[in-house]
Amino acid sequence: MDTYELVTRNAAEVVTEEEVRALADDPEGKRVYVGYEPSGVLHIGHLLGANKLIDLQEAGFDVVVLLADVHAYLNDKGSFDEIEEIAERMREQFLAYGLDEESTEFVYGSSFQFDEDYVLDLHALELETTLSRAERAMSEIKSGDSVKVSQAVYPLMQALDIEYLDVDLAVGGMEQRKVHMLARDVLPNVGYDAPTSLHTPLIADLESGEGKMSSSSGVNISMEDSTEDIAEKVNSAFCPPTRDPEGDLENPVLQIFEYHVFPRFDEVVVQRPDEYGGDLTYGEYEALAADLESGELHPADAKGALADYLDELIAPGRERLRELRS
Ligand code: IYR
Repeated sequence: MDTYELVTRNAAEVVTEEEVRALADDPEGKRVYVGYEPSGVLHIGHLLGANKLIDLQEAGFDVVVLLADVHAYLNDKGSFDEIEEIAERMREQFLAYGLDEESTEFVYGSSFQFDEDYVLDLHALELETTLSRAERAMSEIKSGDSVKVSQAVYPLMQALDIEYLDVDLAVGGMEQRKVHMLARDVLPNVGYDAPTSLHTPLIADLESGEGKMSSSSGVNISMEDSTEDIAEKVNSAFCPPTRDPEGDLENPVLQIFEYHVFPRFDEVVVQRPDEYGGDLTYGEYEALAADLESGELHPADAKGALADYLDELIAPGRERLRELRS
């Protein structure tokens, strides 16, 4: 796989392709970053971002993970002290999941976001941005029903982070894209370059195949799940053998194979008793999806294999969490 392919595999969108190609041509010394509001336990959405970071490390980029403590505070996620404590746990889980310790830098937002230069630049951005634009940028990120002033400041700080962390590429889920588009528009107005970004897809709700899997509603898979929890959740997941003809439902089982399992394992073995045809081995996602669609692979067998692989991916983080709590 060439570097551009590795950098962009499983991405929903890159802005712009030309800019990302230029970075992929010469990754040496280039920095990419992703930011997360600290959360005590990683879930499958965080892990999707982590898979992309692992791809980028393999491609030769340096990775910065922003533990966005101030952002979490602005988005009403708890007291500042509580947020600090869970940020540390988040770092440990990312490392256990497989981020390379040598080329990953973890940075707390609070370590630079109170500096005078940062705050002055923030005020300059506030003058350049309408409230309605900031509100729109936050539509898929904000907590609660009403919009607080803090949540209008949030996307402007996220834009500035790109500059202050001196990164060449901002990575995030598709729910971050409006913030990155705002950053592209407004940073040049205060003398900075328009940033380049890469967005990872959203995984559909596990039980319905609709919309987006969420940590606040519906079923999610997290680092805290036991082997049995994972088996149970995957077993009851929506997994139609053929794609929805209308095209507005996703198959979350296939999505997790595509975005989580195949990037991390060279091949996937679906175990079946001999009387049902014996084991199936897949070197790539497309072959597994085609077998599910043709009926060669039964959804129950696909789910059994998915639960085993997910469990293997989650086990080191689960163990680390247990150690931290004891
Ligand atoms: N908006 C992110 C958190 C975040 C991301 C970046 I990239 C920042 O520079 C700051 C905050 C979230 O929804 O978790």
